[in-house]
Amino acid sequence: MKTQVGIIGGGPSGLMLSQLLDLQGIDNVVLEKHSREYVLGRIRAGVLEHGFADLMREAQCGERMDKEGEIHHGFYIAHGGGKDRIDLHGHTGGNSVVVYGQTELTRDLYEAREKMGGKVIHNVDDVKPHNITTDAPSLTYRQGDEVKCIDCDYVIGADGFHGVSRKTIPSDKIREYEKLYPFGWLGVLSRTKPVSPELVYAKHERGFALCSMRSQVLSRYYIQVPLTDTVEDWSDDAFWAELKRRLPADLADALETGPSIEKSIAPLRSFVAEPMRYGNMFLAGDAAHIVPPTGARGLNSAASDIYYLYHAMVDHYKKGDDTGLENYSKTALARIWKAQRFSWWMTTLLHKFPDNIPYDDKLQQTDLEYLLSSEAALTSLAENYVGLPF
Ligand code: FAS
Ligand code: PHB
Repeated sequence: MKTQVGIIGGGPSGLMLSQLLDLQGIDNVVLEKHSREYVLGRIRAGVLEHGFADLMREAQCGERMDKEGEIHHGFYIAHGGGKDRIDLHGHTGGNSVVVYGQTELTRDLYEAREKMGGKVIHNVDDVKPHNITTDAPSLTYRQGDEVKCIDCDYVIGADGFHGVSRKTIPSDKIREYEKLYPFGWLGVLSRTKPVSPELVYAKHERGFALCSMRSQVLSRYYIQVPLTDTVEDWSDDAFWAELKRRLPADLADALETGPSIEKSIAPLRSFVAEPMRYGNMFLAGDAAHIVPPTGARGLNSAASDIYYLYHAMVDHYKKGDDTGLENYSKTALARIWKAQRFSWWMTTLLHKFPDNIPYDDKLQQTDLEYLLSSEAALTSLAENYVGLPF
């Protein structure tokens, strides 16, 4: 098989790029190791920057998001028994975010791919990029006993943190930056009414908590837990009781509890691989970078990578202009590191660090008090949360 762009990974990054390229008549193939149902079974991000929402619309996949997604103009920070509202709309000259689950947007992307006859090949094994430093790269993969080959002009590594693409790059050609956090997030999805109309990020001496949602009948909650905890350590009752302890009394009293329909623990990590290009292979999304979910930047960072790659590929194939491809890594990393900083800052501001000395705890509390007292600090938080320009 021959295509112009070979994409490894059928998550949001790979599917979004595939859809955008196809709309421009640029031929591409997506290789996904799991089934569509498996990919759609993941519960992940919930907040979209306005830039991501615009990209969904440009990809002709925004209809359900616009109908079912919720526009949020602010969120709350709960602390000291009360809560303060962060006015995103007011501090960014009218910008906001869309609350719409990654599962749903991935479903929309899959359906759009299917409607256009897009080539998404599932249940592939042993995907291997070949000759990526030449002008004739290729991808091989196995289905059953058969090994197949796809010749392409470019390879996109959109295969997530544990994918094969980044690991294909020789260790002397890539530099990895990583920071691990001494806690994880225990997340619960429940068919209950969200406790608040807008998200609530809670800073508490027992640990961080987050009240989010997927709709007005589907809530998503998180509590910070030690890395040694397992899902088995947490019954639903234990989760709800701990969440209530970390929320202001009015929210704890109003919290509607119910059976968890999904429960998982995710470790928190900051990670960046540089550069995001090796030969004619480009890394995008979680394949190149990971953030702690505190700032809701994970999926949104993937969106800007895809935006840059999409425009670079269009310029290459339609104008013979390779400036975008040549500058992709530098351009993408400039925005990625700002998302890294913001995610680190939000995480450091709101979580309980078990090894903090008392002085660190005082600095953390002072950082929060300064934020809530300063228009400049609130504007900085808001412009990062709604999404810095692509
Ligand atoms: P993905 O990992 O989503 O997709 C990569 C795809 O490549 C997968 O489908 C995988 O099966 C496939 N693949 C991997 N190796 C392959 C191979 N060798 N061959 C073929 N296919 C291969 N972000 C937020 O903004 N907010 C959140 O709350 C949030 N919560 C998260 C919770 C968890 C547990 C995780 C893991 C991530 C979370 N994220 C969150 C980040 C998440 O949303 C990612 O940013 C997003 O999935 C990135 O999309 P992709 O880059 O497409 O990577
Ligand atoms: C979510 O709804 O899953 C979510 C929302 C905001 C975050 C992290 C996760 O910062």
